[in-house]
Amino acid sequence: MIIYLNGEFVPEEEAKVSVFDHGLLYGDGVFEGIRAYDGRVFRLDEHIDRLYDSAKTIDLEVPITREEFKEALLETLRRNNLKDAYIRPIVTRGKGDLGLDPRKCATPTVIIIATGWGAMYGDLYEKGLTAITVSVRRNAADALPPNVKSLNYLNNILAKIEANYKGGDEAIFLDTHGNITEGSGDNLFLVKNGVLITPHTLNNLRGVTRHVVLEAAASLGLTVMERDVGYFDLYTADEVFVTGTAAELGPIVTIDGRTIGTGTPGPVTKQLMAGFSAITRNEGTPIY
Ligand code: AKG
Repeated sequence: MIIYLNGEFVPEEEAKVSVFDHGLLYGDGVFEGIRAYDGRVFRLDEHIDRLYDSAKTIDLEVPITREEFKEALLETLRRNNLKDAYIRPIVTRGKGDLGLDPRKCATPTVIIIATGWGAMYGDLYEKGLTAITVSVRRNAADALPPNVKSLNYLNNILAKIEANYKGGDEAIFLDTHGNITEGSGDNLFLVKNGVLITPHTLNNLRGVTRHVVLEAAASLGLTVMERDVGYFDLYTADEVFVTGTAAELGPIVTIDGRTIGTGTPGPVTKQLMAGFSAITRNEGTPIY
């Protein structure tokens, strides 16, 4: 595997960063998850814009321009002969010392990893996932905004650990006010009486796939509501599904032991899965 590291393309074994990099010491940095389908990178501009917005929020200046970043990403795919891929751009604060002060870090570290990675949930796209609402709360928007896709994913990992112990394929977070927010690595949608409902993005990530699903819903003529969602809405929904670059569209059929709808992926979810799949195959930035 060839990795982009600070302007160079190096074999995986040589792609090394300092143990004093604040990305490692403090989770001080940002990242993206991007997919390429059939030789085209899906929503590249949206992902790169979100990466730079995450960086801006944590006062981290990405040392290359957006255009240079996009070209480096495409070249990483070319060097690895990839057409279908999962791409992980990372920007860390860079090498500093053992104090957390970011002013000690002279140059941010830029990494791009690209690898072949198929459907994250395997056969669960047909069977449906089991989800667990977890006791750990989503980071508060006035502490570490979930809109920042930061390298500090401990909040998400704690949720995943809890779901793992409780037998869930995915965790569902509440915020500190009791509103449902998102999954451990994906956004959440509900369908009730034909209306598509999803939480506002103050307490969760502005997902690129979330946005695509909203577009697909509009083209299908579905009514969409962005509003607060509680346990009641979740348990009594006709359909629930998660969306994410890695997860794509994952139907949820059980939450905390309650069967959602008929206990199988519902018709609106299936329509949106097909719509999403068609969109991913019809657009994107050409790699070659
Ligand atoms: C993605 O969906 O690409 C993400 O970055 C979410 C986190 C993950 O599943 O790794």
